[in-house]
Amino acid sequence: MSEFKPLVFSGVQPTGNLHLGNYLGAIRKFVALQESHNCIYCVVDLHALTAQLVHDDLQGQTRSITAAFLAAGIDPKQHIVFNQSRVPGHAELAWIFNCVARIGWMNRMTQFKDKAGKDRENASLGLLAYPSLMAADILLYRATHVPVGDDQKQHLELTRDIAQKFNIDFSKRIADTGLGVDMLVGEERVNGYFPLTEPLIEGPAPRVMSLRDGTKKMSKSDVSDLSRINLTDDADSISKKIRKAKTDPEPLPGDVEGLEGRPEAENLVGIYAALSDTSKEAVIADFGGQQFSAFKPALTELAVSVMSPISAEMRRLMDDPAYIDGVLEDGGDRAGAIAGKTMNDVKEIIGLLY
Ligand code: AQP
Repeated sequence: MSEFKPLVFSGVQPTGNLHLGNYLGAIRKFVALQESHNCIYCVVDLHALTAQLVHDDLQGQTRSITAAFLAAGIDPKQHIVFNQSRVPGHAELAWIFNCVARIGWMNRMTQFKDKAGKDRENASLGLLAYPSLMAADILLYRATHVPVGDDQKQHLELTRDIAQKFNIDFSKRIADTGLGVDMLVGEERVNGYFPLTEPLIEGPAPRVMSLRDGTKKMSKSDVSDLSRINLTDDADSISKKIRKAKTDPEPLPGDVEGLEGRPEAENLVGIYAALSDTSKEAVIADFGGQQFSAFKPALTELAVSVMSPISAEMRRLMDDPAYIDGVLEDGGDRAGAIAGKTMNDVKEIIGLLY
């Protein structure tokens, strides 16, 4: 019996400077997964239009995210790196998924509620349909695994709902065309065209929090630059931001359970663990009982040692936009070939002439 071939897909929006949350929640995992999987990494420029239509330098931002991927260690020859708008299948499949998904599903998305705020009627239709485009990004390649931060968990669940509804609504056509793949859903073997994609969220820092408020996600759009460490920050800025990071007056606890109810302490310990590829337990074993005045300099040294080579390489790559454009063009061609096949299958299943 056939199964879907393991394939990793993920994307990052070109909406501003990447920060430590994007790096630890997503890009660092992208790099690690290259060893074990075929991977497709995408700069999702169409998503960047959903919250804000007009951007000063979308092309530059797209190149900058690509540079970050490459600088962090993604290999664009072994794997695929491209920008979403180059492959028309993303928007085309999203339209089909707009007709599969229900408005109620979209209205329940917390990211939509957060980003639309109080004035929901005035949000773009694209912002509401964002998860449908995200499902199309993933399922256009029939990807089985998606490394993301914890904030994207709900969108991944919705991607599975869309895949499942498509597989059920078109089950007869999928069987008739022979385009389906047998897969295990719970205990049951079923045949479907789209896989039920698994999120890869685990790790010690699945949601990196703001350095100014341990209950808020570290985010590109936070007005305070002190709330985040940008991938492009130099050693002095990293040191200043960690020094000024909010903490409580207690020393670090003697065990991980002691971090409960101490969001800022938990965040800094999680960041240390993720940057050093260990666990919160291991960090507490080393630093438990110590004051933040001792822990923060160690965290700074670690953060600088991990981030500085990446930002230096990013700067070098940004001086060669032709190289970056070449990577995106080559990746777009290879992604387009896979996407074209999926779109033909989808049209065959739905009954569209192509
Ligand atoms: N704070 C975070 N902790 C862990 N992972 C995070 N990600 C984002 N913030 C954190 C993960 O980064 C990947 C790319 O995210 P995106 O391009 O979709 O941007 P975003 O989630 O919209 O990022 P921001 O910073 O939160 O932007 P704004 O402020 O515009 O909303 C995703 O895998 C995401 O989970």
